Amino acid sequence: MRRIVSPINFRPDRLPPGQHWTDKLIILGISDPPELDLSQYRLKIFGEVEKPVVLTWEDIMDLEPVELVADFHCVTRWSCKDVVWQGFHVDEIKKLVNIKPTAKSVMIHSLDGYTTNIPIEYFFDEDVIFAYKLFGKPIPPDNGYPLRLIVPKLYSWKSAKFVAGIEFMPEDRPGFWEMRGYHILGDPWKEQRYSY
Ligand SMILES: Nc1nc2c(c(=O)[nH]1)N[C@H]1C(S)=C(S)[C@@H](COP(=O)(O)O)O[C@H]1N2
Ligand SMILES: [Mo]
Repeated sequence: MRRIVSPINFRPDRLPPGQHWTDKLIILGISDPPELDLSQYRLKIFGEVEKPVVLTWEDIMDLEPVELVADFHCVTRWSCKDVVWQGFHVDEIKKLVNIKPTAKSVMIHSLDGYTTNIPIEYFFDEDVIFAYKLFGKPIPPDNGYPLRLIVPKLYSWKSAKFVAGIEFMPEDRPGFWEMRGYHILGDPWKEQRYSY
């Protein structure tokens, strides 16, 4: 399996300013994990694409798997080293839909009603994957079962859990936390925590 180690793990300033290391992921979420039957699961890819697609769990299992090792930085100041995820790389999406040149940003839609926005150049990056395994096992419900996005270069509120929709947008628009005062981008090395 292809293995990617995020370039953030090799930074000389590996721990972003104002963060401290913890030895595990701390569960954070706006609600309890949603109940889910995989046979009913669907992933919708829509918005600024020529033809929207809807994937079943089987379709997702057919995509080429990839392993990602990446540090995880939460805006509430904890960071976790070398978290190991498996899933599919975002470039797989380009094989499934034709993305219009008007697409400038992505909104991730989750089963708990959560949303988060990511500019397209941060979304289509070498170390961004949709993960279905954490340390070799299906992602536990609290950590985002069945599918979550991992964007190592941004604070982890951008790494949406329970993903059910990928919307390509003509302009950047705030998601759940971005509407409530979190920074629109969220670069940990620039301490882009809040928008005020
Ligand atoms: N769907 C969804 N994704 C989410 C959240 C959420 O509330 N709902 N919280 C975010 C925040 S603030 C953090 S720090 C991480 C926490 O991931 P963990 O619970 O696996 O540690 O998930 C992010 N993704
Ligand atoms: Mo967070």
